[in-house]
Amino acid sequence: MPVARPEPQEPRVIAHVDMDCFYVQVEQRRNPALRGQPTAVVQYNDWKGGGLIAVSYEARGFGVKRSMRGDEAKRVCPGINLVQVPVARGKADLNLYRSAGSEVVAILASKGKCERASIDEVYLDLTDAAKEMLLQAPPDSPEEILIEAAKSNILGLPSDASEKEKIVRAWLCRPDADSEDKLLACGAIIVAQLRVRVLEETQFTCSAGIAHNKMLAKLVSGMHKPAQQTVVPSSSVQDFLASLPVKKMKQLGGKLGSSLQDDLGVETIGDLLSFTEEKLQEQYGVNTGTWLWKIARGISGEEVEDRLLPKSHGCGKTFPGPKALKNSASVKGWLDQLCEELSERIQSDLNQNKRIAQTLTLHARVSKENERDAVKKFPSKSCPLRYGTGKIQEDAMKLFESGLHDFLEYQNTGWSITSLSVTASKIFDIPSGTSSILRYVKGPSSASSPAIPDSSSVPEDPSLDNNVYVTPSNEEQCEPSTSEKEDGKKYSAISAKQCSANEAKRISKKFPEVKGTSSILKFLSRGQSALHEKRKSDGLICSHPGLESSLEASRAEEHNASAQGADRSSTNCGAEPSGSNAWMFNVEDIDPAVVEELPPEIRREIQGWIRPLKQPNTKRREAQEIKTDTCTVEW
Ligand code: DCP
Repeated sequence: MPVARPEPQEPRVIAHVDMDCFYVQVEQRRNPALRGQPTAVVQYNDWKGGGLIAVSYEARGFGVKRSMRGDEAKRVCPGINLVQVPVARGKADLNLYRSAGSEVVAILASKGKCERASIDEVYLDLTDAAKEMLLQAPPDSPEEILIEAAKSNILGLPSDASEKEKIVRAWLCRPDADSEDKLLACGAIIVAQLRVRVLEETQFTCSAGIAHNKMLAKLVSGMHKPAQQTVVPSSSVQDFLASLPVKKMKQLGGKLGSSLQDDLGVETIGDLLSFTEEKLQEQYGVNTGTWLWKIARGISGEEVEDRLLPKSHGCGKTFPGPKALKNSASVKGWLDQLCEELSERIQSDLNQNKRIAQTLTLHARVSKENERDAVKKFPSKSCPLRYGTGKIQEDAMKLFESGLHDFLEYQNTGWSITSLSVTASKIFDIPSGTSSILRYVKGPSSASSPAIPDSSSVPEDPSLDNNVYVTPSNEEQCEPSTSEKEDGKKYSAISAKQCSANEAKRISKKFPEVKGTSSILKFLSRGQSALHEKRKSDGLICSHPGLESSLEASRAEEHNASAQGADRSSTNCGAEPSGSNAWMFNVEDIDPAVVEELPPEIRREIQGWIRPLKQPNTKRREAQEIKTDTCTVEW
């Protein structure tokens, strides 16, 4: 359910930029003969000419729509060029379009906070850039306004007037405008400049919406397509929303929108104005009620996130009609292909962006042979993601079997899979300066120990050169031991006798706040414990019996160690100023899913600490880890 976010005090300038018939433009750039021609990109599956996934504006002029298949498009527009989407592993390969989208994002991100919202759309927060323009070079001469900005569509101004451009120029330079409109005018000019740059540098056109918040910017970016921009001054918001059908609002496309229509008789966003906030809260709960009350007034506090990379990676394939999969062997064959692609993509994300995906999810659409239970869905299933194609394939198949088991409810009946997809989500950055996972797999011992990523493909990280990390050999030399604290919980401790004094000094200088021998340990104890808690709260993993969570290091143990005196300076690895030479933490804070992915040397070490403890009931854990999840989106 949507929730109202607090609005910022200061007016903002937000843009939503959306590429025009994006895949078609990418194909037209590859083959310029297609420019200006009715063209559509069709799915690889050639049934009835393939499904259209992108349609050029010329083809739209003939009545061609995305819902059509190639054969129908040809009937409507005999001259249409149908370009097949590239294929790899028997399915659409979108890499060409993804990287074309990245080219555009790189340009758009140059003027402010940029959130990549899909393969071909971004949000920009241009508030600072607009303020700067207003201070440094405010638009004051209508004649000097960039032509692309002068072509803007400004809600509330006459749009079909013969002198539209002149009116727009004057509006953009109004000396008597309030500060909000002045900022918006600067935003419109900046967006026009960016769109011109995108065209010049990539040959792609795009459309944009410019407003004081994300919601309004998104609502208007597609209003005047292709290659145009639309501006929403505050004074036009009420009129605009008065006639906007509720279903046009992203969050109102589903049940909530239907309930507004059916239960409250609300057809447009403006209709919501006749309800008090209390009434809306009574009907839909406090948060959603307030959100509805606010959107009716064009208020939305949602921030533009600083994110150029996708939130998740997904690979899917549909199996329509006779292509439906009816046995485990064919499902496995396709899942293997999907997982191979997913594995490549998360590996490349790790290599290029140092991001690790945490959750693997499987979605499927299925029908039973004796279809009486048509409404029952195949439950999506998730588990911790293990890197490595083989492991992902193995886990995906287990998720499938688990989902099928739930779906069939012990009935011994036939089934048909009509779509399959795997998603890697909960992607997080490896904390900067703590990349010894990456370092480790590049080290000499990594050759025989493929860890999370393929060591050969992990790039050098120049930023690490000045950072401290403990070499694999040092890590290997640390002796694990187990001790019991007063609270009865078991903790693992490493006395790092072999770590060099120099290393210790370098570490304590660089990471004075972190105890421990290495950044892998920091990674596990800091990043992973937070993640672990998050996962637990998300219900993605279960606790190990007998291993209650605690991140506290054992001060007592540190004290003992420090009493070893002179020896310490040469044995203290990652020492604190207080001079501890051992670090401790609760083994439960190490996520087992991560441990399994570590290089054997580290894994053995960590398993050595874990071994004396009661082993979790893996069978039960596995059952619990596989849980129903909701759909994830790619961006
Ligand atoms: N796409 C897809 N399958 C869909 C919808 C879209 O593969 N069902 C792809 C092809 C589109 C791209 O995503 O080119 C972007 O989708 P948009 O909805 O933004 O549509 P277009 O960019 O094609 O056209 P428009 O100019 O209307 O935005």
